[in-house]
Amino acid sequence: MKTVRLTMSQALVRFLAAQRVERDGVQHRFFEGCFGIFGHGNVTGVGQALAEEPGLLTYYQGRNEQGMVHAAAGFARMRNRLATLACTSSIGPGATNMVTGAAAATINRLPVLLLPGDVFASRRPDPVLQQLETPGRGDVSVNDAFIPVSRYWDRIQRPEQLVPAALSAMRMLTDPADTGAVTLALPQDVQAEAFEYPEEFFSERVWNIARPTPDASLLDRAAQMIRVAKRPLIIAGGGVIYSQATESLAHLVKRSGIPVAETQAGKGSLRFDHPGALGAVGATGTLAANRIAAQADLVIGIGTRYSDFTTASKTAFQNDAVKFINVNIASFDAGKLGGLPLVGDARVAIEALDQRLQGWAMDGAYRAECEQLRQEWDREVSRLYDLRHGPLPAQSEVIGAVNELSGPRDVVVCAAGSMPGDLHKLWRTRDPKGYHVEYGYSTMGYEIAGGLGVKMADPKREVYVMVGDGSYLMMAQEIVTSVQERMKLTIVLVDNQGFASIGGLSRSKGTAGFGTRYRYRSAGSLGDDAAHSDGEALPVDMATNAEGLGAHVFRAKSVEELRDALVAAKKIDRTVVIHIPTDRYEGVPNYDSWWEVPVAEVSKSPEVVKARVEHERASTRRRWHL
Ligand SMILES: Cc1ncc(C[n+]2csc(CCOP(=O)(O)OP(=O)(O)O)c2C)c(N)n1
Ligand SMILES: [Mg+2]
Repeated sequence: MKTVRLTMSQALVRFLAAQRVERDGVQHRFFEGCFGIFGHGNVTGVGQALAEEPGLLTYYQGRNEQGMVHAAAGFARMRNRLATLACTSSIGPGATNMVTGAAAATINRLPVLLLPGDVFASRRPDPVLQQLETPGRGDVSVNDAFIPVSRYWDRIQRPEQLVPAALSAMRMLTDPADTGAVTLALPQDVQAEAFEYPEEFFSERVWNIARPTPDASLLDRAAQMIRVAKRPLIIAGGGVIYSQATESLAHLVKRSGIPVAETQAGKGSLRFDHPGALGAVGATGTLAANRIAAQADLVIGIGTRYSDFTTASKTAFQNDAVKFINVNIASFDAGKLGGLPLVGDARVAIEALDQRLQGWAMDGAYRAECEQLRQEWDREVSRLYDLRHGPLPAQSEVIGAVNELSGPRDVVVCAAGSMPGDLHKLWRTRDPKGYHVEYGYSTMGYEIAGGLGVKMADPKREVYVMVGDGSYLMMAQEIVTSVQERMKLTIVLVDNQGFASIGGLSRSKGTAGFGTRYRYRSAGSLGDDAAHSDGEALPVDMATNAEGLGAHVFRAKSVEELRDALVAAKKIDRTVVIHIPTDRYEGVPNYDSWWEVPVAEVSKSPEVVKARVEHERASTRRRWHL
């Protein structure tokens, strides 16, 4: 057996560079690079290996380890999970900064490989700088915090242990049902230790991403259930997009007349103007989708994990006879809501159902009803795009301007605040990859970092990052990375002076927006969010901050100025930030939807008591779906 003497880190970098993925006969690299912030715990191990063979794995310098992981996840999502980036960190805080990113990646089922440095395996110099000591356990470090947020976790205590660990890591990363964050914790001494690795470990290895077919008899049963349904509804989730099943879906819908509603991750499954496209469903759903969902007698979930936003906390489906068919690559999700599980690839399943449904189609009345609702909804979107609210514009007008001035293949990116719900309802999608809202974890701070990953994954598209002031203040630093890498982003910074989303939620539950507005503390009005609260505004200038980070900045005061800035931004090749103030109290309404948030059962406040009564009344609509 031929061997080659390398350090564990050198072996790891070589291995990562040799991993390839194939689906539908198309083959390419799996790791397109490695983000890293160096410190003790990776500078002389993984850092040395990356520096020695720079041609193997492109190195990208991050600003915050959390941002690196978000960028890797954004990249992986844009590439339909067929490629990703690795992330290396130092020990201690560098490592734990990645935990939030890991959770976001795992919840969204996006492959990212995390390589946190770890304390010495030898333990001789303990405790080293940044080492957490646990008196009753010798084998615990802060990297154990990655265990619950990783799909695969290992600590490489000896250099040869890399061989099985790296193969297990790849198996998990390339499994569409189980993918997510994979963490290989790398004790810093082991990173630098040499071993005679078998040469074969470094040969190109192709990981085939299969398209498994669901069980044939269950497909027959599903087709039978669809044939007898009077009001079927498809709910398209992220799985439709990852499986590149959007054309197959459009074909099935056009032919059969079954309408489609979309989850956050599934938005873009159909163009917004496709007949039968009812748009967003659930807590942030459209009137069209939510009305049809309420009466549906059969829900066909495809690639969805049925989050509470999708099911409106299990109040979306009110038909007593409603049944579910769940197409999902993960059996865990296929079994939800007591549905008939079709475990397999979304595209294969859709095509198999389409074939079994040949000669069958929905009756014209249901199609016409859905189409009328779709058109009604489209008029509502136009109304909100053109609200002309003043003196400060409404957020819906900002969404309208960005939608109308972006190209059909451009990508909108968002994650937290009031914007994701508004985008879910209002964004007119024109391309399956044109809508990128991280709503599995809804991580404040994902927006700019994730947008950077999207741009790196497909530099030919313009990337529009919609970020609230709160998310911006949490993590804007990757603007610097976007400038450094010449990865232009157009960032629309929506400034409504605080957490408008949570302020609205708090007010609706009787707690007056407590702690959600940027105001100086003043007697009797700590964090009060009443429209005329007397607190003085803070001297914070986020536009100037963005300029300081290297962005080209526009300060828009109105929707017209925003439109001018969006046009001007197209000619600028550096990251642009357009700052626009909006009215924090002018929100997009809810359309026949609910979201379960608990309200205090006892309180001195009459508003809270009232909200509790309303909560209990609304809770009676919850269903079990067993
Ligand atoms: C890291 C993180 N912390 C807290 C939250 C809870 N949260 C959701 S939205 C929000 C406020 C977001 O403020 P901003 O970005 O200004 O958007 P807006 O609500 O004003 O639209 C908060 C605190 C979160 N989603 N993520
Ligand atoms: Mg805000």
